[in-house]
Amino acid sequence: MYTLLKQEGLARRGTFQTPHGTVQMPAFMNVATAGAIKGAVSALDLKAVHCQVQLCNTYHLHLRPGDEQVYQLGGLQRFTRWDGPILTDSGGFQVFSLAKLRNITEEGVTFASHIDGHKIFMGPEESMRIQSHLGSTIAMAFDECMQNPAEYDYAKHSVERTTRWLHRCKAELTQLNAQPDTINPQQMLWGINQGSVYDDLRVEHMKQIAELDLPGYAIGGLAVGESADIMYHILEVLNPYMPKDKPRYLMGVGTPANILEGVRRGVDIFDCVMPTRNARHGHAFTMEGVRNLMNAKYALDQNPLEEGCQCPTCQHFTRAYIHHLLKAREMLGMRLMVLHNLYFYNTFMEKIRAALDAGNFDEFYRSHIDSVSRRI
Ligand code: PRF
Ligand code: ZN
Repeated sequence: MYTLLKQEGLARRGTFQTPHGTVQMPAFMNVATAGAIKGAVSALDLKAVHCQVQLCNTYHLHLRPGDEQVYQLGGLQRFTRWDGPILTDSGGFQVFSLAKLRNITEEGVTFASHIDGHKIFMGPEESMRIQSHLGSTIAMAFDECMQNPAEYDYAKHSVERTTRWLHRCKAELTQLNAQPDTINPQQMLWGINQGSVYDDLRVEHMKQIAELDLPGYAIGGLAVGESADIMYHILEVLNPYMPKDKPRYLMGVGTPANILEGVRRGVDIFDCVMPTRNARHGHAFTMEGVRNLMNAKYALDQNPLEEGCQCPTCQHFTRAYIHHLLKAREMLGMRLMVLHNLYFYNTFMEKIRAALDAGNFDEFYRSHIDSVSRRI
């Protein structure tokens, strides 16, 4: 259940209660694609980096180890030892971005596994059954995420099919939740808005999915080839049509600046591989900008990654040591970077929430929007 505590312009400060705990919003989801944050970070580390919610992928876990196996082991929470909220993405994005040789029909998508090439079919019912086996807090609807630019006629037909798929997802999950041996009988379904870059398709689709009165709504199909300005424009166009009493999730976004712009346009929750992926390439996020720790200038630098940072990495280790670990390709270098970046993203959201609580989000936005994504 979403509670709106405060609003400043379109920016929203709220809470979202789930059976696995309450999420303070705006929030950032930490991406654990195959049941682990990349960079040798376990569930035991997540509290220390102020993680509130974890995101896992239906597609990956279905291929390996298999959702039936996760089900037999008691679901994702028991399997990974993360007892907080988990959102599972439906596969509707990964099938289109990772799998080869796709064939889309009204029923669903046939594709070849990116691991061994074997043929798999996934439609709305399959996605819901897999997510039910995983036992996540929130199951995402099975959608088609079109790459931009998409032709108007294709986008129109695709989005209409995504609406029909959503009805099938709802029917299937309702039935799965009622079964006696289900792991999480309170599993929620969130809808996903699509419609490429077309205002009318976006709005029409939002109106249709809002009718289902789902406990949350995502905006998908953005950050897939269009410019940031178009993405912000779509958020503005959708804003009046999104239910006020439900959380709004901008999928797969983004940089700290994208997050500030998203919050300013009413987004409540984000996920992105950036803090983990960029950490593995030596990029450390800080409030002053992004540092590349591979740079030779850090070889003798005894400062922490970010001065004043309270993360597990900055409490103990120097830029010089991390620079060395990255150069030597030691796994610890990656792990220390990931811990800092996740802490940065999660506490960045805490700062946004504090600014909203204090009624000075606009000031916070203006003082950080340019600095936070620049390279230093
Ligand atoms: N659909 C789903 N997952 C997603 C997306 C989407 O459109 C995106 C787009 N940025 C990221 N993850 N199901
Ligand atoms: Zn740090």
